[in-house]
Amino acid sequence: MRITVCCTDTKIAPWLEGLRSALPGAEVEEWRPGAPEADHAVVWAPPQAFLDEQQALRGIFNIGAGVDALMKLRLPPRAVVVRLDDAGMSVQMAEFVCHAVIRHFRELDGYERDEAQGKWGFRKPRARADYPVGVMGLGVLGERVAQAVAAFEFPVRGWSRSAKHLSGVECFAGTAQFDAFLAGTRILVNLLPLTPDTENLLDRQTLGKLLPGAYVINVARGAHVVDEDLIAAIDGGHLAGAALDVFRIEPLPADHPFWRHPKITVTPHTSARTLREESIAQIARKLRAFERGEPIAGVVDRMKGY
Ligand code: NDP
Ligand code: OXD
Repeated sequence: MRITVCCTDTKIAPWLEGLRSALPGAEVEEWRPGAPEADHAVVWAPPQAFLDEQQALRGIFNIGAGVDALMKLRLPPRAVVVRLDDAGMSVQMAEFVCHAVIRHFRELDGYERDEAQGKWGFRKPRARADYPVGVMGLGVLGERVAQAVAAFEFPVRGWSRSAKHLSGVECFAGTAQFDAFLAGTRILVNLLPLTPDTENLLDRQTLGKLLPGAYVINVARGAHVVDEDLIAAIDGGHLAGAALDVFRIEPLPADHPFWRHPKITVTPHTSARTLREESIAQIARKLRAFERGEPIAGVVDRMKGY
C-alpha cells in the first residue's frame, strides 16, 4: 500500500515517521509534484495540483475534524474522504468552551481589569438560570461540549441538522427550530462545520434573535460569522461580547478590529489542537479497517459537506 502525505503549514517529518512506524507494511512518502500515484493520502489543506495528480486515491485522510478547505477542491472521483473524529480534540474543546463560558458568567474579565488597577470589589452573583448556553452543532465535539457545560448546571440547549436526544440538553433541529433555539440562548457556542448552509450564519439577523446581553463563543470556523455584524451587535449593546478562536483569515491580520475590541477575546485557533500521536493511531486504525472492507467512523458525506 502506498501512502502520500501532503500537509500545508505542518511540520511533516514527524508525521512521516509516525505513519511509517504505525503502518510497517506501507510505503509512506511526502508528496512532491510528479510523485507516483498512491492508494491513500494523509492531508491538511493540500493544493489542487496534488489532487489533480493523485487521481487513483481511494482514501483521503484529513488531519483535522473540519474538511471545509478540502471540500472546496476538485477531488478524485472515487476517493472516500475521512476526517478525524475526536482523536483527543473533544476534551480540549470542552475545557476551552467551559473556560470561556465561566470567564464570562463569573465576570473574570472584569476582575482581571480590576486587578490591573489594584481594585478590590465584588460583583453581584449572577443566576445560572439567566445564562442558558446554546450549542450549535451536536456532533463529536458539540455533544461533548454540551455535556461538559451541563455538568456546571447551566441550562443547555443544542441545535443540529437531525433530531437528537441528549440527556441534560434541550435539543432543537433544522431550520424550522432555529429561531426557537436562538430565542432562549444567552451564551452561544458555535461548533458547526463550515458548509454552504452554515457560511455567514452568524449575521445581524441571527445575532439579533439571541437573548439581550448574549455572548458568542466561536470555535468552529471564521466564515460562520459576519465580522461587521458581530461588531455592530456588540457596539449596539445587544451582545455583551465574544470569544473568538477562528477567523476568516488566519493568522488574524494585525489591523483587524477584533484585536483591539475591548469586548472581544481573540485566541489563535487553538481551542482543540490536532494531537499527532492520537491522530496517527486513529488514521492507521481506520486505514487497516478500510483495507479490510470494514466500515469506519468519520467518513465525510460529500453532498452534506461534512
Ligand atoms: P461533526 O460532523 O461531528 O458535527 C457537526 C454537527 O453540526 C452535527 O451535529 C450536525 O448535525 C451539525 N450540522 C451540520 N450542518 C448543520 C446545519 N446546516 N444545520 C444544523 N446543524 C448542522 O463535527 P465535529 O463536532 O467533529 O466538528 C465540528 C467543527 O468544529 C469542525 O467542522 C471544525 O470546523 C471545528 N473545529 C475547530 C477546531 C478548533 O481548534 N477551533 C478543532 C476541531 C474542529 P447532524 O448531527 O444532524 O449531522
Ligand atoms: C480541525 C481544526 O478542523 O483544527 O481539526 O480546526
